[in-house]
Amino acid sequence: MNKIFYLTTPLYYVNAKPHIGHAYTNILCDTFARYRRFRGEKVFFLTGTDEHGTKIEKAAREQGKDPRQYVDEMVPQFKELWSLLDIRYDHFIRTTDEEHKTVVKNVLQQLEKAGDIYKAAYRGWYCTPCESFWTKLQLAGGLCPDCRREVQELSEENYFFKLSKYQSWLVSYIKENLEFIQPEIRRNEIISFLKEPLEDLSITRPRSRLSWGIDYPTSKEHVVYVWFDALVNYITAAGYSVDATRFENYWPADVHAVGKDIVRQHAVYWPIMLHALGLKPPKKVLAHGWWTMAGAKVSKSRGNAVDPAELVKKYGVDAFRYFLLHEVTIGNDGAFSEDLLAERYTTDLANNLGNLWFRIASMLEKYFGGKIPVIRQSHTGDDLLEKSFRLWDDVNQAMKNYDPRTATSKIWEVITRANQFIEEKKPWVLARREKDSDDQGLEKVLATLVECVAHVGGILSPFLPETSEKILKRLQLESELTLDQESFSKRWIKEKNKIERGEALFPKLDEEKAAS
Ligand code: ME8
Repeated sequence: MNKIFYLTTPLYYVNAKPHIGHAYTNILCDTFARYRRFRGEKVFFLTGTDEHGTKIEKAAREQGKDPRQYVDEMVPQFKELWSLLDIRYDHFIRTTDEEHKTVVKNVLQQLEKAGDIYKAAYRGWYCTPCESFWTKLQLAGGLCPDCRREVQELSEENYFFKLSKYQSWLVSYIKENLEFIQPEIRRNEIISFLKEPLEDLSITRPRSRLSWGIDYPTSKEHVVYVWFDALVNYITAAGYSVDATRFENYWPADVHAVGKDIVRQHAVYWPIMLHALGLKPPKKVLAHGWWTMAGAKVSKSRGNAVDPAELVKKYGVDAFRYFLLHEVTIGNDGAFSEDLLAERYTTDLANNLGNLWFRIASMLEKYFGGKIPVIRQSHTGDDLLEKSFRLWDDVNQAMKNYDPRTATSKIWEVITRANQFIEEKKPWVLARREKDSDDQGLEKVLATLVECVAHVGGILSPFLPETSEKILKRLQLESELTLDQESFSKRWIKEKNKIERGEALFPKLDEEKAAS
């Protein structure tokens, strides 16, 4: 059996509703997943929620709720947003799932048996919002080096996982497998972090301080540290320690997509945990950048989050997806503003793609009563058709590198070219001329255009699934496509196909929207 293409998002903390940053990671992964399915590959796309730990316990307490009740109320907000954004995941994992708790316990028992866990006193400085312990040297002027908030000094007995034992293995692994951490800037950061000796990882919290966590299997006084618990999710979902056949078919994961804030956990702790278990590291940790607003990272705690659901209501799901996928190169930060989204909507979507569809459909209605002309000679003296067929290779090349920005740019080059082609060929002039001649100019021009827009509609399906489906259905073509290079580089329109113009693909924004 072919190995499943397995990709994951981080499991999001449920202490606030999801914002544009979470939407971004899930839209990227959804696009990668759809793209693979589109090529006929079997895919397992995992997302979910991280539900234990101090942060969640505190948020529940603030609302006077029991943590279990609180997390159960928060999870639907994530699922609803994913449905609104057309995120077609295969499984939604919650760290409170019973199966996950079993796997975490199995993992810990295995590591204890292997001698990779020991108990010791721990003295450190703890930052509650970040769930991080810091050594004195790591503190920034006595504050948390990540968020610059106050830290508390703590000394307690905990269980430790021997990260340090595997440090040299990890350094060689990273250097020998350059595709493991991407982009390069993140790999270099991790390599330089690993120049200092790694400290072992405290993987428990005393129950007296935190009760909302997975029970530590061999001590009633401890619960498992939230990051250790959460990382294990990636093998829980693949069936580790409960379903060997499934696991073999799923692991190693092909991509863990994460924000640049959590690379260390995914590219240092996690591969070492896996290696200690005798398992392979994931093939790739792909770290994207941050969306910022007014110069600051969009975050729950800063309260500057824009509500993705509101943006979808105003601009539609595909416009939101297009903006996030196209605006920045993966890995770089992007400045989000609604003005910019409105501008892209108008220029790239309404005026370019929307207009192309409208012109082609209107001309077919006007000149051929909605029927698509049969072409006796297909040559139009233009490379538009070739360019449309070549989109397969261009998009493939970009998506091999997890680069939806380049992929969408290539698609928009063809859309722009098709609009120019209409200007050059002037079908309205050809229509007048043909009344008195047997010249097939008009038919050839429109047949070329309609093939072009059909192929654009097809290749858009991983990126803008709703628009893709509309275009294909309006041309009476199959909208759940599975394609390869050969089937893509063919004419799709048959004699029987009729075109339906339909509503504007991207209606004009009203004044209020455009001005906001
Ligand atoms: O870190 N721009 O959860 P979390 C882009 N539970 N992406 C952003 C972003 C922004 N401004 N803000 C958040 C956790 N993200 C852990 C993960 S995994 C086993 C456990 C996205 O709710 C980005 O993917 O804080 C980032 O890594 C993630 O949300 C952090 O989500």
